[in-house]
Amino acid sequence: ASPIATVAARPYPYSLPLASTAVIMIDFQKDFMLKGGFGDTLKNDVGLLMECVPGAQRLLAVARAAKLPIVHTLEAHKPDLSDLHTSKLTRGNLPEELRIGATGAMGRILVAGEEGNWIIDELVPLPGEELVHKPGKGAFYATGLEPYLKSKGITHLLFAGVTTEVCVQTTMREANDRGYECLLVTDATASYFPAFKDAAIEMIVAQGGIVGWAADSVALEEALK
Ligand code: TIU
Repeated sequence: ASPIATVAARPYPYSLPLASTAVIMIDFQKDFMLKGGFGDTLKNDVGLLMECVPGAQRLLAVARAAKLPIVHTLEAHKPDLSDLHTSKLTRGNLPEELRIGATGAMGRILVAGEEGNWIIDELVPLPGEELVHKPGKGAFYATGLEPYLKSKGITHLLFAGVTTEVCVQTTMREANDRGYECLLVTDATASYFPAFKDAAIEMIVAQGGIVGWAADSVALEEALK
């Protein structure tokens, strides 16, 4: 492959330098994606999220073959919940047993190290890939993500994850404001609300790519061949 690849993308072709591009896999966690997990308990249709697993697997395969750094994020609080704002704990007006830190079917909800907090088998990280535990929706807030990317000289970011309009869009906006050239892999992201996924993609590419670019994993695979 050439040192710069060009992806057929919206709103116009996206050029990525292979030596300074990383992939950010956002919150592909059991508690959001599996039956019996936290998301399911809150009456979300987790099957909608599983639809993006094949695209996310293709992205991972392409990125690993191209030796791009891969970051996996986890929405995860410390066991003592010292990194949990009261606003986040009380939001939703949920009963005690459904709150962050309570014990659910897959362990303590949104707590690091619990079974439900880990990534689904299909997208599990390989040794050497970076893990980022984040207390917020965005992956830059109160994490070591930016220093990590700077240490690797990263300028371009490819995004996948769940959910599109919550943690993925927040992180992509944070990255855009920090100067990163961002592309969302559209078949590697999903929402409990399909209309919100579609709207988030439109918001990203509108106004000449106000937040960045969008392309599917097949277009990315073609570009990196
Ligand atoms: N990862 C992520 O998006 N966390 C959420 O809480 N998303 C919801 O859509 N609820």
